[in-house]
Amino acid sequence: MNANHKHQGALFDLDGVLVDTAHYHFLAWKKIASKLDYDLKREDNEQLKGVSRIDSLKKILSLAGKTIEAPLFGQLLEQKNEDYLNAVKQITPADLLPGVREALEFLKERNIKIGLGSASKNALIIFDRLQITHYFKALIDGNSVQHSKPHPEVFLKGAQALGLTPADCVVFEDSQAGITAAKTGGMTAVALGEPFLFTDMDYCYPNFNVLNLELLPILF
Ligand code: B16
Ligand code: MG
Repeated sequence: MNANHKHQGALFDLDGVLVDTAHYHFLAWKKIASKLDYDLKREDNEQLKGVSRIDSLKKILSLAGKTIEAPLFGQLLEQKNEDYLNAVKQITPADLLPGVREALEFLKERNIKIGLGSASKNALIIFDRLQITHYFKALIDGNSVQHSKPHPEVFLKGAQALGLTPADCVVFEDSQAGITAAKTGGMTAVALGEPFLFTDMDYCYPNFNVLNLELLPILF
């Protein structure tokens, strides 16, 4: 574990870490799944967290036991994104998850470089809604990478864009795919959520409120 030194960078996942968009992704995917005669459940949604749009649809098709032709695959991806974008129009700065703004302020005051490492191709739209772009020196999202988490590309590019080594960076993640990506990339990995959902993380906290007090002063 490389957590016993002071880090110079923080890389944040978006969905489930800065804001709870997982709920909107779920509702949009549930509608698509119903067209495939499959009732998508909350438990299924855990497997879609941190997973790219294309891989999410592949996963739903396998859950539904269906195969479809390329044109319909493309149409379903478009439909899902249209529904998702309609839903996230209602996001405001008040939707930042508890303690996130305080964490960003803590890091800013200490001149820690802050970056985004998200699988979402809609990350910048969500950032606009949340009005947090000014905190971030690097924005790496689903448009900037070839490989999905658990591949470490998104975080390696994030560290590089901040001008830091992976070992100098802490990753904040809510998905196992993201924790694996961070550890494979050589970063310190902090999981947000229940400990039983994760393996291999360096730390696990339920939310930023506790983490801000206990962990941030140790890591930065
Ligand atoms: P989009 P993250 C991920 O974001 C979500 O967790 C995942 O559910 C979603 O399918 C993926 O982004 C792609 O999102 O359809 O907006 O491109 O957790 O890596 O910030
Ligand atoms: Mg996430």
